[in-house]
Amino acid sequence: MPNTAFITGATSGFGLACARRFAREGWNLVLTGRREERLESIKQELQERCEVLALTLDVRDTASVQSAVAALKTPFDRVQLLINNAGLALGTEPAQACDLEKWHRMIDTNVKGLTTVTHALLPRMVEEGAGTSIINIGSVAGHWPYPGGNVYCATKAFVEQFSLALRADLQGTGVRVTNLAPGLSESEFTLVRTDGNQVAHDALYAGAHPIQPEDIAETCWWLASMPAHLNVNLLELMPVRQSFSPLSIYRD
Ligand code: NDP
Ligand code: 8X3
Repeated sequence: MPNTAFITGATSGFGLACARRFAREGWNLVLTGRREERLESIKQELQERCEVLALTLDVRDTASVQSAVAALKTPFDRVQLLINNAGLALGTEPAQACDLEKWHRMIDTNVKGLTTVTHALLPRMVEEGAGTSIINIGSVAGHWPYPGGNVYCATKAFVEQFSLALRADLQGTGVRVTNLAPGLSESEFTLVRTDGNQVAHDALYAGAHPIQPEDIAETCWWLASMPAHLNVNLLELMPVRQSFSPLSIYRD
C-alpha cells in the first residue's frame, strides 16, 4: 500500500508544491487548509496520480483537527509523513507599533496549530515506527532576528526547540523529526504578511533569485525518502543571494 503524507497548508506555496511532489511519487495525500475551493481543485488535479483527502481545516480549531484526525479512514489512517507547514507572518512593524491580535494569530497558528496537529497524529506515527517522518517548517527567522520580525521570529524559534525536544521523546520509536528552516522564498507569504501588497511582494523578491516552493518540496522528498536510520535534525536553506548582515549599532 502506498505511504500517506498529511500536509497542512496545502492550498499554496510550500504545501501545494509538496502535495504535487509526493503525488508524483504515488503517495496518498491528506491535504488541509482553510480555502475549500482551492483544496477541491488541487484534489481534482492530483487524484489521477494518488488518493487525495481534502480536509477544510483551520489548524487553530483544536476540536476540528482532533475529530478530522480521529475520523481518518483507509487508506489515510496510516500516516508515514507529517509536513507541519501551515503558518504565516503578519506585519513588519516594530513591536511597539504592532497589533496584538496579529501577534496572537501568529502564535495560535504557528505554535498552537502546529502542536495540535502533531499531538493528534503522533500516536499513529509512533505505531508506524521506522521510516516515518515529521517535517516541521521553521524559518531562518527562528535563528536570525530582524527588525519587524518580533513574534514571527519567536514562533519559528519555538518550532526549532519543539522539533529537537520531540526527537528526544521519540528516541527508540523510529520516528524522525526535522526542522526545515528556509530563508527568502517566493510564495503567498509576503502578500499575507502585508495585507495583499503586491508592490511589497514584487520588491522583496526582485533580483534575489529566492527559493521556490518546488525547492522546498524537493527537500521534503529527500528528507522523507532517505534511509530510515538517518535523521536530519535541522536544515537551514537559503537562496545563494541571501546572506548575513553585521550587527546593528545605534549611535548618539
Ligand atoms: P503561503 O502563504 O503561500 O502558504 C501558507 C499556507 O498555510 C497556506 O496553504 C494557508 O492555507 C495555510 N494556513 C495559514 N493559516 C492557516 C490556518 N490557520 N489553518 C490552516 N492552514 C493555514 O506561504 P508559504 O508556503 O511560504 O508558507 C508555508 C510555511 O513556510 C509557513 O509556516 C511559513 O511561515 C514558512 N516559511 C515561509 C518562508 C517564506 O519566505 N515564504 C520562509 C520560511 C518559512 P489557507 O489560507 O487556505 O488556510
Ligand atoms: C520567512 C522568512 O526572512 O521573511 O520565514 O522571516 S523571513
